Amino acid sequence: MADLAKLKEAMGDLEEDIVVEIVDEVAAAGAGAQEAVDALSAGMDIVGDRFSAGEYFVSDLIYAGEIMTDAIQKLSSLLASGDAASVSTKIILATVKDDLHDIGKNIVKAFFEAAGFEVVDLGIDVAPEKIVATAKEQGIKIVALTGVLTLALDSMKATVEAFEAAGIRDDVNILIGGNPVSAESCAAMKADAWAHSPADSVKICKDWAGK
Ligand code: B12
Repeated sequence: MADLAKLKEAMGDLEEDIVVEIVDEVAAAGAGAQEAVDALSAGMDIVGDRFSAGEYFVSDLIYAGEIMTDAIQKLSSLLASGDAASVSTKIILATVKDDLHDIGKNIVKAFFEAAGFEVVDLGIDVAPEKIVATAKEQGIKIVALTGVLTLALDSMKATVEAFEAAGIRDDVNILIGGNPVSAESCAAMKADAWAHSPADSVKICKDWAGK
């Protein structure tokens, strides 16, 4: 059994060698990927707290992002596996405008793909117009938005409004996720659902896809 407390601490301390060692252990065991991601995320919270306290700098956030991205890549095939009933429904996934954080997005993507969805990943800092245009062009009915910055909520709201302005709001289901979202923000921006857990988001989207 991998030492998850040590994994969390190593992520927080930016000890890349130790993170790699423990993640390799989990990948080789073929189990415990979700617990490892939770430990890494808790380590990222330590990084965030140290950044807020002025102990870490932007360069440390970048390094933390690189360590976590590599770790997620190693674990992604193990995440949410065993639930791969083919859904054959497309989902747009995007980090909203002005937000560059994509680690959470990539985890959610791994969950959606493991559940059999086809993910149209528009990347980071995605303008509302691009999301609307993609939904129109490809006839996509499910849109999952992610963001980590508080200001991402404004961009999510702008995206919902862009669907209204395009006259296709009722044709799509919009899911919002990431740390700043809540029941209140979901209701305020009139999104259709919100979630923090990628596993919950799969359930919601399967429901929307009629599966
Ligand atoms: C790594 C990091 C970065 C990296 C990101 C690299 C990358 N490739 O993503 C870089 C260096 C780019 C960065 C930049 C900045 N960052 Co930053 N960053 C972080 C840090 C340390 C970790 C974020 C992360 O990846 N967490 C791990 C992932 C797995 O968690 P997650 O994204 O929340 O995703 C999980 C859930 O939320 C959920 N989820 C996510 N999306 C979705 C979507 C759906 C649909 C669902 C259902 C679920 C879901 O599932 C995931 C798995 O559980 C956080 C601190 C923290 N505790 O979050 C700060 C943090 C987010 N950053 C912060 C700041 C201030 C910045 C900068 C402004 C710094 C600066 N001065 O330049 C810039 C902003 C750039 C921009 N415009 O976006 C603040 C945000 C404050 C705020 N409330 O707005 C934080 C909180 C740090 C802090 N405590 O001050 N950052």
